Amino acid sequence: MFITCAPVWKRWALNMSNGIRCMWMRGGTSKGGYFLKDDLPADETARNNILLKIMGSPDLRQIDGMGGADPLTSKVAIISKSFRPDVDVDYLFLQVFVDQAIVTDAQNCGNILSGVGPFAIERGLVPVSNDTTRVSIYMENTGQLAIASVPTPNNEVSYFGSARIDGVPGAHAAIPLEFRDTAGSSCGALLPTGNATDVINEVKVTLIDNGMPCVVLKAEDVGITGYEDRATLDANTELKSRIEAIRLKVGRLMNLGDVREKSVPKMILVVAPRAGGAICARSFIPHRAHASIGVLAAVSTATACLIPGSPAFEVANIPLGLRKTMSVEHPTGEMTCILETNDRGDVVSSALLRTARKLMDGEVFA
Ligand code: NQM
Repeated sequence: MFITCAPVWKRWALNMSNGIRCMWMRGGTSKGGYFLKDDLPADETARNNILLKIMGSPDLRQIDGMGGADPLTSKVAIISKSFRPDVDVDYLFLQVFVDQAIVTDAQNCGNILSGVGPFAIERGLVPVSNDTTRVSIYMENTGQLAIASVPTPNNEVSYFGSARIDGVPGAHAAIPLEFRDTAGSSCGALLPTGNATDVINEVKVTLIDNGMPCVVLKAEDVGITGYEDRATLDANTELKSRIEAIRLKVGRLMNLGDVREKSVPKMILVVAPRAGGAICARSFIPHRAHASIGVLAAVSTATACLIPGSPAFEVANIPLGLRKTMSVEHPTGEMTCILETNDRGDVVSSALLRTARKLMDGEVFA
């Protein structure tokens, strides 16, 4: 049992042992620290300073912290019991920048979300019910709801199973995630400019937010094939400057303000699929290429495929029917999104399969 005699902020202020209770988990294709809200200072500046120290930021190698020198492994989830009707827990996602002293709540993260249900059950915030426990999660970053179905045989969370997700070796317990009403999560509308396409720096783009603000453009319009691997994309400094110039211009158009110090919007470069999927994508989050693709970024990209005239629509293979199983090909495989659409063609809900794994439970030192 964890015993503490003073709250963390007091121990911190008094320079006492500043170990903080925390679980380290892989959530989907990301990794990070999961904290109970009460175990961190309520004051945002104090909390962020502690999280920067825990991760070892700012430092390209994060050598003095837990971060893995990659935005995908420098992430934090803060979880508390929810007092909202029909909601089990509240989840705040924080991106800790690797090489800058920035902690931002400007984006959500569907991969880290995969670990929130298991963490909430393990910490006793949600009781186990049957072999699968459904956890309803209010995503504080965007004010929306997700439902995670967590395997709980024998009255406890099980991380063992046969589900495989591309970008993660081995097989683990399946954690299906469902999202509703994610349109306009951060930008106020699915298409924040009201247009299916806009032209920015002579490149046709779709500015879209179905859970994650994204700029979708054709890979060939910025001089790449769209089939490159992560290392090749990350080495392409000319490409990076070109898409960053577009990103900085669209921030205000997407109602995100000045995005110089924000991790949104994400840049999604698309091309025709070549492995039987619906679309092929290379994403930048926003300054490094993603090793696979973000969960809500994949939902937003798949949604862009359904918008006539968009760069994604032009190259996508779109399944028939109201329920569309859309595989988004990425540098290390694919991510399948199931989109439910209505008669008008609007996406009303989405679902994906993820896995998560508990890696460490104990105290982390700031
Ligand atoms: O889009 C990385 C990730 C993400 C975000 C990023 C994510 C999502 O893969 O929902 O999961 O875009 O910074 O963890």
